[in-house]
Amino acid sequence: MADLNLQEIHDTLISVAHEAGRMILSANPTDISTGTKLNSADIVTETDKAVEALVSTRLSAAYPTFSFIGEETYKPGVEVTSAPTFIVDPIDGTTNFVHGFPHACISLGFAVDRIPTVGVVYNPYLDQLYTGIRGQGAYLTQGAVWGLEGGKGRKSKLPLSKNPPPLKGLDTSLVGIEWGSTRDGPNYELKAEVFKKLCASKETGGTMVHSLRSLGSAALNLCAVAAGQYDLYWEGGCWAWDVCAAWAILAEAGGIMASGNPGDWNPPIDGRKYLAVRGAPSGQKEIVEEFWKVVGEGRMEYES
Ligand code: LIP
Repeated sequence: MADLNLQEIHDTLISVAHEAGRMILSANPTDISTGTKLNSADIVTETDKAVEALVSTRLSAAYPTFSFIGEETYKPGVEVTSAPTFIVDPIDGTTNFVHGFPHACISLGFAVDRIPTVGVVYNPYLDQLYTGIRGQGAYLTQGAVWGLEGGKGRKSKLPLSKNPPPLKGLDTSLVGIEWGSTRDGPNYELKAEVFKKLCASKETGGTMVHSLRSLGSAALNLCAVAAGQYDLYWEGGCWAWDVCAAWAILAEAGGIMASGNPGDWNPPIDGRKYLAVRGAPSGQKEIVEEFWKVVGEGRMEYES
């Protein structure tokens, strides 16, 4: 790690993210060539593949010795090793991209020893760039490509609030969730049950959270936690490329990542079950334990 120039890697990832962003914006939603993977809700487009090819070409030219894992070229069985590895989702939020809903991003993560170390998440529709380097803080830069603030954009440290309030419990929380693309089986049943319990009134045995939200992109959901806009985000089924970049950002914003299944405070990067909590002066551990009680005896199980 000592001989890695994390700042240079971060700067390279930003320049690749901006280039990929131009590519995404130039795709006309009505002409997007769409295919499916596991089922009709698991969508891939020609743009996903083209953006990944661009990102992989740029990164392998700049860092030929580093490993690369990308959503569209991933082969089952490939593992995240301890080697320096770029972990990339060319378009996270593909469903939003296809529908023209402006919440999709390029998610460019860099892990060392399987720890998310540099993260760049860029939503080209809103010109919002989330960045983080391990040990050096996390930031949101808005409007740099649009030319705001003399072309530098408006850069804010994350979390956005200088004094984030304590976490007081689920009943005062805004919680990010996703349905995912698998719509049957035990994982789906458990998710639906947990969503219902989170929302339900206390009189009926629920926790009555303020509300649930789905941005349709794991990376953007995690960035919302890093920003302090969501209090928590719970998901099962997404992959290392959905979370690596934003996890590096979340950790630098004072957030924590526990497992989506009860009991594990140090989930692996490729564990596919995650519970993220925003930075706060107190209450992080308590709110994770409260959430795990809602999950109860249930366990999400996903193949890696
Ligand atoms: C998607 C995630 C989303 C999750 C989906 C899928 P994609 O990634 O970000 O949050 O619920 O299962 O993994 O397919 O848009 O890259």
